[in-house]
Amino acid sequence: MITRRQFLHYSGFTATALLMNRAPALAQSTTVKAFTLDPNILAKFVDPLPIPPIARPDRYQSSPENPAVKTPCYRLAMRPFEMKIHRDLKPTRMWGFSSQGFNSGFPGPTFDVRSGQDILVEWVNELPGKHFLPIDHNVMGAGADQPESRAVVHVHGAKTPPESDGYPESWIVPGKSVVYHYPNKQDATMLWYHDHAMGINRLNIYAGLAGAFLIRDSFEDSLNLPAGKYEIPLVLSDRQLTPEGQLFYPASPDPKSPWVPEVFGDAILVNGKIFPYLNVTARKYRFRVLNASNGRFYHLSLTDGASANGASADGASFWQIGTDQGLLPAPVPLQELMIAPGERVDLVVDFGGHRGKEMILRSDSFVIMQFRVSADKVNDTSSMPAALRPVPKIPESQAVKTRLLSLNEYVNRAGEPVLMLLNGKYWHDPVTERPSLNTIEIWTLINPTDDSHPIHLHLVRFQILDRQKYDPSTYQSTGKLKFTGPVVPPEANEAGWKDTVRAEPGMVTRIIVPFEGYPGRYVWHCHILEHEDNEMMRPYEVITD
Ligand SMILES: [Cu+2]
Repeated sequence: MITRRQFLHYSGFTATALLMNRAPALAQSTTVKAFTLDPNILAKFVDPLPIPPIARPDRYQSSPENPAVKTPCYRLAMRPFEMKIHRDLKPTRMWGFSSQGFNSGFPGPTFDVRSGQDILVEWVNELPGKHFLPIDHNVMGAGADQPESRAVVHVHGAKTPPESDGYPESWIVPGKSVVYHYPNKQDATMLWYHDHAMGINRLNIYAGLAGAFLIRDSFEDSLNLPAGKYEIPLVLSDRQLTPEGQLFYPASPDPKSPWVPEVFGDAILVNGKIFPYLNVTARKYRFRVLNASNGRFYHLSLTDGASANGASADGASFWQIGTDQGLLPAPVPLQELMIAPGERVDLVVDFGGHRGKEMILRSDSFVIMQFRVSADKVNDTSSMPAALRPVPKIPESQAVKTRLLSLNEYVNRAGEPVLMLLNGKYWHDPVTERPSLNTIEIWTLINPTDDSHPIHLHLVRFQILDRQKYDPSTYQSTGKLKFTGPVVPPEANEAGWKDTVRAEPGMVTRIIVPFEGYPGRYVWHCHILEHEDNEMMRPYEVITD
């Protein structure tokens, strides 16, 4: 059977005139498998799950909001370090964050802050001058004249003034630091911090520049959810490894343009370990799950360790209680869920019915980690309330504007993707999305490609209105949306506040977005990092009239 890509190749279409679909299987063919380690040769469940330490402030400084108030200031330095990612592998070279009392790691230390309590963070670049992963100098902003080890930190999902948002071009070089202000005026949820430097963000995050950022509030406190040692972050990231256990970042066959459209690793790390285990007691746990991978989507399920891959037979495996931007209106019982790069899910798992058993967290055929449930009976005093946090639906009638925005992939003569754009625009084109502060807009994401693109808007939270199949060729030739399927509302576990939405292939995905917070320049982008780094990112500007 001829693929779309081969058809393009053989029929000699020119590249840039077309918005083309792409076969994901072929995208992976650029990976040089011979040089990578098969993680399945490694012993499973020999390393305990690491829990990143909580970041501690190292000084107090006047708050930008009120100079009379001293606010906690954290100092996090980006440094090279080595880390054991599996018992039987030599230490792996990475880049990570160090903080007060913590000497670098991946993930970096976890921020654990209160809603409304602002903090300052001094982000320090102490990286070596040379990068250790393959930079593509043809990629926007990554020219050979640019310093290799530039970095800038963005807190994903934070409602942050523009000067502290980590604009991709606001990178700093080794030896420099910058102090950012995070007001934290938003609901309790799990955010994450990571590098966002123009043109190399995929490499810096792959190297390890990422960590979790939890915001708490009194509403969440009142729910008596599992807390303390019963609340655990699970940061998922996939990597390819050399046989020596070093990070392998694949390159295209063309040494002048090493950029590849996507990277998938067989080694799935949880909090920086391959195949870790966690000893748990027979009670409820809260897991704060983050997909910090470059391009991998996880289809998570929890199964009995004894069964090969089947779903558990006793009803719900777990509940989802929160999305990217906070608690859902009510817990959603699930057997499985999908999490795209950049997304977070807040889960409660009750091990009470699994005393003395082993449970496996998996993504389809991938084994991710093991839970060892102790046989002892325990008194679980935490709650699983039937109602969580109300999420009032924003009526469409409140939107002052609707924007139609397409997601585009461009291929070369060989049918290989060479460029991704948002609405046909390059990074340096004039700003086209200029919402007014304190207004609501509907963004209609039109996806003619074969890929699901997780689209993230900085600054704001939004709700998913619906998704609907449409005919891409009609749209391409006439600009008209001809719908070919029913209007599909978001699943129950997506019907909360989001900051990243899966724009599914061949579908129109509509979100409704209140632009609240601060005026200024932000970005919106695909969270597949290889796409983001190759122009699938655009500035947008919140304006005041
Ligand atoms: Cu994308």
